[in-house]
Amino acid sequence: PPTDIDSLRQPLIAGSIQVQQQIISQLAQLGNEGLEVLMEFLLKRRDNPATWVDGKAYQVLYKSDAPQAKEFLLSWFPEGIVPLKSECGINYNPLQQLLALQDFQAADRITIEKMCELSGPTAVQRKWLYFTEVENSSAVDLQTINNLWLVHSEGKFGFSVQREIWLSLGKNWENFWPKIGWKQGNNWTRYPHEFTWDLSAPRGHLPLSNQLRGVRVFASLLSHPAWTQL
Ligand code: UYC
Repeated sequence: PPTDIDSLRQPLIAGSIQVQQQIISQLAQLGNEGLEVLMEFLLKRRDNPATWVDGKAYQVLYKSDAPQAKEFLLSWFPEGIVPLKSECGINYNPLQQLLALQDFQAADRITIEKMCELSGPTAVQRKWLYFTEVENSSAVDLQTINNLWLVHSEGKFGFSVQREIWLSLGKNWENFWPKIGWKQGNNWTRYPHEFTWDLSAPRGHLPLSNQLRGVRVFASLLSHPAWTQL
């Protein structure tokens, strides 16, 4: 029997996160009428901070070829559903777009670039960070980058997720690496091919942070005041 679209509206709004997620994928298969319900859903939730459920709904519309979906996003969410706040005049829209497409590998590259931009022109030239630069990075900007990752990864990826796991392991790096899939036994996961660039990855797998020069930069990032000001 054809799915009754109206019977999906109520659980989309009031269901558990798992139910909401399932209904969003159902609606994605139901053509323009399904897209309409997703647009209505996003509008209704517009005044609240975006969650990863909003991220799912947004991604369906963003990937759709339907002209109504394109027009809707252009008029209501031209920069996505996460406010792209920056204290340093940095444009996070390219990161937003790659994450909306679930292109996690390209998003990871851009994240490294944006982290350098955030640290200033010398870091942009150098292409890697000093821990002192990370310590002095804007909390607002770090939160923007983190929120983009969280909202577009079912809450699985982001610095705050990595921080939470790291703290839960008593800041023990050797236990942390295998937990986030960066090391197996004595072997570091090799960049880029051995990393998992989709949501089947372990929690906290992305974004990457190169450990070639030691853990100090990553330690500063995971200890940044941005994560306790949220
Ligand atoms: N790489 O192994 N990594 C690179 C990771 C290490 C290495 C970039 C992460 C261990 C070299 C990213 C892990 C190691 C380069 C990452 C990892 C190593 C490179 C691109 C698991 C050798 C070439 C951005 C912890 C044993 C560039 C960038 C260079 C690149 C990420 C080697 C994102 C998470 C200790 C030789 N690795 N990296 O930073 O700098 O260049 O020479 O972490």
